[in-house]
Amino acid sequence: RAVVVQNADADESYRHTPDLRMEPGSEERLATSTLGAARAELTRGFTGLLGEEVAAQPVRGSQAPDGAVVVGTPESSEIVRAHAGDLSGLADDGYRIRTVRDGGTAFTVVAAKTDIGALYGSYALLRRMQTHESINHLDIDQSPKIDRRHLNYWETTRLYAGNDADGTGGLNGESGTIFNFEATGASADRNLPVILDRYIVMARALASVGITGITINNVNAEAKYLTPEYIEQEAALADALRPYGIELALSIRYDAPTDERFAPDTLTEDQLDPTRQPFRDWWHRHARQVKQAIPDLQGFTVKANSEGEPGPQDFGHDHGDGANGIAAAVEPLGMTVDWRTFLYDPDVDNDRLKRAYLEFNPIDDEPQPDGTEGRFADNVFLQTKNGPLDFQAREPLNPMFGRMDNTKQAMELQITQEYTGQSTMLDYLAPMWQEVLRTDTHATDVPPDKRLAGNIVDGSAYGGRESSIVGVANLGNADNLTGHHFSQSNLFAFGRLAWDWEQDSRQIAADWTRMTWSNDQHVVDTVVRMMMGSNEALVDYQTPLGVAHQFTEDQHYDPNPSQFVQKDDWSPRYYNKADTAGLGYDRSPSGSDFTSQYFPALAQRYGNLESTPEKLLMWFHHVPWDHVMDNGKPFWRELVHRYQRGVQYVTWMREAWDGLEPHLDARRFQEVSAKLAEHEADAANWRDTCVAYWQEFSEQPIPTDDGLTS
Ligand code: GCW
Repeated sequence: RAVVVQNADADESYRHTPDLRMEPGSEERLATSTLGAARAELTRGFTGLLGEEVAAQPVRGSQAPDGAVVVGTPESSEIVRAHAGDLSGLADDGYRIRTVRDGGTAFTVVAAKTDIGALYGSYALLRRMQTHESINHLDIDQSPKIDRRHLNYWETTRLYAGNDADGTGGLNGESGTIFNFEATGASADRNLPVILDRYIVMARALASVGITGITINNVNAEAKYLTPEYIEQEAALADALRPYGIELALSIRYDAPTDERFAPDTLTEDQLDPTRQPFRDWWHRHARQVKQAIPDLQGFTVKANSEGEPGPQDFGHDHGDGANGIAAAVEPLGMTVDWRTFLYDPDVDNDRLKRAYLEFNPIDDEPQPDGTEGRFADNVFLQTKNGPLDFQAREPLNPMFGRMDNTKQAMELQITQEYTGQSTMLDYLAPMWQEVLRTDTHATDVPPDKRLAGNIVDGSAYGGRESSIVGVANLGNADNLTGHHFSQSNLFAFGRLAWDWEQDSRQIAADWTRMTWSNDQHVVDTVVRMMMGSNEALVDYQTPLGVAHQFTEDQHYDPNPSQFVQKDDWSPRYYNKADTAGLGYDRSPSGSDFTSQYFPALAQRYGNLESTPEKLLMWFHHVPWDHVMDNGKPFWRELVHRYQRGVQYVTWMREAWDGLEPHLDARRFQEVSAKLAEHEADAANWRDTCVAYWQEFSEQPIPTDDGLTS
């Protein structure tokens, strides 16, 4: 009946940039503290969910009104102090939600050690109500498994706009870039430091699933983000997001010290030696400048010697020295370096997948003067994509996981659907992420019950090491932040799995469906079913049985299996290796021998055609057209069947969605309907294009018993 947040405005640490202001006519308000944000969420949320005004009530002392929801920490709230019990078992940003009976009154306490934990608990309570779970007799303790749950935002990547011809949407599909730094024309007066409604909407959405930070610029980084003009804008953004527990980080260019924008404070190329003081001092000076404006700046994200970005190797040093040079510069400022491991070089390796392990593993193993192993500094996280290639809808686990036991390692997942249908196809990615996180690494030097990829990522494999997970985010300026309504489920699911990777992706889909569409059981069942099969269907009609990366080189949406481009490994043909003998990439010991980068049990399983799981068959083997599959069918027939099965699923999704029309609001129903129609046509195009091309090599008729006609 009332929301009680004692001392909500007592926190001084949120003092904003003096002129921080919302855009004119804004519907959102700037929160001035985290507990203030919690109070606002709860009053707004309860009022909306219950259809009657629920107000915040000031209360002194330790007596809560009957029926109240009390939020806070032992420091902020006497009621919490008196009734929440001992919170020492919770993580700093964990929370407790407990029903308290005290004499004749009953109330709910949302308690945490920190304000941000209290905000997370408030969202969790709202979620329970919104998904129609019971809120009686609550006794819930929640702590995140992974410490840092971070997003990378690739603001300038135009490439994957799908059908967005003008190229402004980039990875955000049609929804455009989210942060205005230098908008022109009609939006010119809406550049930062002006705070747009959508930043607050975003912050609330991210905090509601426990995201702790964002690297706001593309990893292909431009130096301008370190200039005074930009820093001022970034500081305003940081101020606005701070109450929601979202810290900023920046992507940096390794050779920024030579950029003339910083003149006269520039270095010459021969001063880019990361082991020496000029380089370190430069980075320290410039990090300190940002840090003065953004005291909680988390750190720098670095893409070095990858896809043409500059890095230490250009100047005769390795990744260990490069990462450590910047890490040493920012360590006194309490900052971290997220150093990406996305490297490949087919000119050096017979298989581009091998490079990361070859570069990083020796540094991780290197004996140190103090008798320990591993050269990477303590404030370095190596940031590694889940798979060894590049965010395909199905990849085996990257062999780096479990192999870097002396170095902190973050897993990078792609939330934005670069290779998974962009903003056109409905693809719920959580089942794939779950498959990744639950993969057994068979690592031999960690406890046997702690060797799943999730244990490596959450640090439990190493006795609780600091941990981090990163999602390449799909934020845009659409009302729903993501363009396709269903893409929002991926942002939601990323946050939920980052909090607890053992949660079931189906449960997460059900929560999202109830919160987004309806609590009607028929709607929930249908939508969850659509979502749960959607990624497997996409794998089927795009890249079944482990054949990877068949996308048109410069847009990553359409199929192009016959394409051959200048750079060998950017060609679909590099991956499919189609010939009259069969299809797929031999990475076994008889081929590239990539499989030997795995721990022995996996190396053996993947190295052998018969023991390789069928879903990964062509990742590891050149599969003969007449290879007999588990179900007794020849490979060629099964392959064609998979393509057809994938398209059929999309047809089913479109029909199932149509059947939901009476239960959904007209606008969003229509919008998804239109996407599904396009999705179905594009899926059929994938099937037809790929099957026709494979047929040139299999030289076998296309089986017609699956409904394929030509
Ligand atoms: O997936 C590929 C993309 C590049 C991207 C790169 C990376 C930002 O095609 O656009 O660069 O990965 O992860 O660095």
